[in-house]
Amino acid sequence: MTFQIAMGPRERKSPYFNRTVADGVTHMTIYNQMYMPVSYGDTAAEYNRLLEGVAMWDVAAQRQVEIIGPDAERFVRYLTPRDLKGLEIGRGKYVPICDHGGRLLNDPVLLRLEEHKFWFSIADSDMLLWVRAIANERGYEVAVHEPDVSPMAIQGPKAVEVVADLFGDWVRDLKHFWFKQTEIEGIPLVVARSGWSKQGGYELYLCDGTRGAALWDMVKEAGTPFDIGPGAPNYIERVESGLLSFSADTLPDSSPFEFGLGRMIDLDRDDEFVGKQALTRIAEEGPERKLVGIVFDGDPVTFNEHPWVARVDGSIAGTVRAVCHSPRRQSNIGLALLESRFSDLGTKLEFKGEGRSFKGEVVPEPLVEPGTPMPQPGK
Ligand code: THG
Repeated sequence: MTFQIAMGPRERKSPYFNRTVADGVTHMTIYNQMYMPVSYGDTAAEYNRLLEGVAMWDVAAQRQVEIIGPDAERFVRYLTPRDLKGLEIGRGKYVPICDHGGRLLNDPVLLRLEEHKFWFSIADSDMLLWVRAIANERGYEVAVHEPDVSPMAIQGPKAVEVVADLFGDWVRDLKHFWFKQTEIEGIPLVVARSGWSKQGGYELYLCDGTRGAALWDMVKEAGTPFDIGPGAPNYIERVESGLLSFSADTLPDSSPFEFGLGRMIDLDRDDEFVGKQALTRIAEEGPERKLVGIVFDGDPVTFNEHPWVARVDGSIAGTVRAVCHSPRRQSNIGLALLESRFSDLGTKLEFKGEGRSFKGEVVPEPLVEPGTPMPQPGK
């Protein structure tokens, strides 16, 4: 590659930005108009640390959309097709958000902080605009804004030890997606058991952007006995585990049914929500496309810069959205968004990328079962 992406004031810096640079970040992406680390230059070490140790990730770019006011609960219910019954204070939930045509706009984690206060912890799309517009058009009595909140993820099997050392043994009893508001050395934050990996871990939602470096240093120090190191939302592990990456895996007119999110679309609800009619129709007709797991031949691939066109018997069947070489499956793997008629298990695919031709096959997901260990050397 012969160019670099220029930095500038349109893109925001995370409160951890200077610390990630000091720790040797080599690759950043831009997510919600903010720089977000994707690598510190050693893909294998970052993967191994996530699988067998503990890693700390600057995921401040997972911005929050805060909704406060007497209509907050009713409004949040209107925004997502997922039924929120049982969403107690202190609990989070993965909730797709769709437009009136049933198109997936984002796939945030929703946190209920108080009776009348919620956060959508968003993926990479402008939800603040959408949420505010719907609130005002519909006359809900709520205030909508982006608070000064910046998550850091601590992921991997040893994450629990690091977080327990910092906050106490109560964190061991937190259930998946539950959280607690607390503080450490005067830094306000939310400690949640969540994160974008299947290796277990926590997210610390820093609630004071001036204290990013202080929090980073504390986590690093508490993690030293466990060999903590910097990392980032892990591309290989997420393809293996089948975690959805909004706008990498999805198309602008994709419905949630294309990604197996149908179990989060509660069409039987009595109350109205955005996209109900369209989603009901799509559920009846079946989705146009499906995201499937694939394995394919050839020497190990690294990643794809753009989607690769996939063919079945010469006909265009869709696109391969993400590829990598899986250390645990010891094969090239990927996720492909295929027309439903080409998405059956066992379907044979051909595609080109990196100047090479590949032959692949649709296989069951997840590509690697959670809990699968790393292959031991020599085996
Ligand atoms: N944490 C926080 N915010 C986020 C993410 C996160 N915002 C952006 C992005 N990630 C949102 N997307 C996801 C996708 C998947 C999951 C979480 C956020 C996830 N999924 C589990 C799974 O697929 O197995 C569980 C889903 C369920 O059954 O409810 O965890 O990571 N703060």
